[in-house]
Amino acid sequence: MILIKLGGSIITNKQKPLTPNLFAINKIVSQLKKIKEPIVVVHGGGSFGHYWSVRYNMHTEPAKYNRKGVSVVKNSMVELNKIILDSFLKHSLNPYCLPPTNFMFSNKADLKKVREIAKIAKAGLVPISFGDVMWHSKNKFYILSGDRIMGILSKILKPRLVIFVLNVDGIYSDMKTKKLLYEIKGKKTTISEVKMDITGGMTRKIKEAISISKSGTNVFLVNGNKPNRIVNAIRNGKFEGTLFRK
Ligand code: IP8
Repeated sequence: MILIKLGGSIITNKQKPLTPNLFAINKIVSQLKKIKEPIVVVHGGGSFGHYWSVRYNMHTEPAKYNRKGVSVVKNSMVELNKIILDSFLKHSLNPYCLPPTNFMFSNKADLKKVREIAKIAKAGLVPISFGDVMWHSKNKFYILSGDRIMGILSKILKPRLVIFVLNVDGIYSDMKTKKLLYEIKGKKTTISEVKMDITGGMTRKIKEAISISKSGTNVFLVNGNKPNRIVNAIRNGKFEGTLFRK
């Protein structure tokens, strides 16, 4: 099984609130059609969920956030999810909508439910989850990022390969020369060693990628504007991007 995260930066236009990048979505999904293994997909919030969570000052820390804010963020993610689901359906990829409330209780994964996700994928559907605003407890809510979901699902489902689809080629060792780091290897890798010139969003992704690769799965960061690279990695083991080797 292959676990794929479609980053918010590639599936939406981050400069324009509430704008999907339909061109990129359809291009990626039409390539995913070539994959003959079960896949599980998670997508991010981009200019939908992130836009509203910033407006309502909501974070990953559980807190008593503005109630309307909770509804608005949630609605925007359902809206973006519907756009992704429609694209998968249009390309005959049988999406199966899977909000994280289906397999998370508070901030803990429900093991039994997570294990069922693999069975849904093997049955010929594509489970599609997403970063979301979640009920915590005691009137508190929190933002659960898609990257965190990737970590949770990887550790339980042990996919053959984990892929993060971005709108850049991978991790650059130097932003000026755009020199790409092709491989980051070894159990001792720490975030400070690979951080370099990257943004906060990327830092979280790298943290998750290191932790997933340390738990025994190769993690590949790839440019979604060149989605044939996703297929090449899965089918031929040709990694044109950044590979975190297990
Ligand atoms: O884009 C964020 O998910 P991410 C989800 O994977 C929300 O960080 C609701 C902002």
